[in-house]
Amino acid sequence: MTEQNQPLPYGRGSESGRGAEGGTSPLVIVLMGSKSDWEVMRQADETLKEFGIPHECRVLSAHRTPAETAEYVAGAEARGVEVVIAAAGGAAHLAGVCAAHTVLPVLGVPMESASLKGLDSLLSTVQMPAGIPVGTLAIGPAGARNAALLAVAILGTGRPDLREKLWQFRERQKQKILKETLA
Ligand code: AIR
Repeated sequence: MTEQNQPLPYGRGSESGRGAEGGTSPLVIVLMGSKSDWEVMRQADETLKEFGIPHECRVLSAHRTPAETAEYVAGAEARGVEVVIAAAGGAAHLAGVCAAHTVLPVLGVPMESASLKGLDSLLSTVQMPAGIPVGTLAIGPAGARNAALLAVAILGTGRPDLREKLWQFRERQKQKILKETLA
């Protein structure tokens, strides 16, 4: 994690692993419905750190903290946030509620659930009514990682150096696979 108030290449504020503090300006916010989602969603946090993206991670629930969720997301654009990642499980309405309160791109990550293995979360997140879009990723860890990579790609549309970092990431990934040996 970068020290607070150290300027980073892609934002006006500081990178933060879990909750930017006073005066920082994240480019991405990573919300999750419960702390029980953190083990999976830390992959989004780690990926954003890898790319040096100022971000903050927070627990907010569409059902347990509805007013606070609305207020936080409604204020995101004014803080300089450019992408919202929202993860929830079960009756996973967090991403949809976020999308209702902002015109920033919202990426939904369905969490795997105990009873229905995340199919409930997936359908709750993906089946948005026309007019309020949520870009929905895969269930669980792949979705968490890809949400962060997609956020980087969205930020990269106006930042050539960030796009270059994505190409370098792809190249490293390719080389790793090409080097695989099977015993
Ligand atoms: N959740 C929390 N508020 C609304 C929803 N849908 C989700 C969380 C978590 C699941 O409920 O995102 O995936 C279980 O939460 P907990 O706190 O009971 O472990």
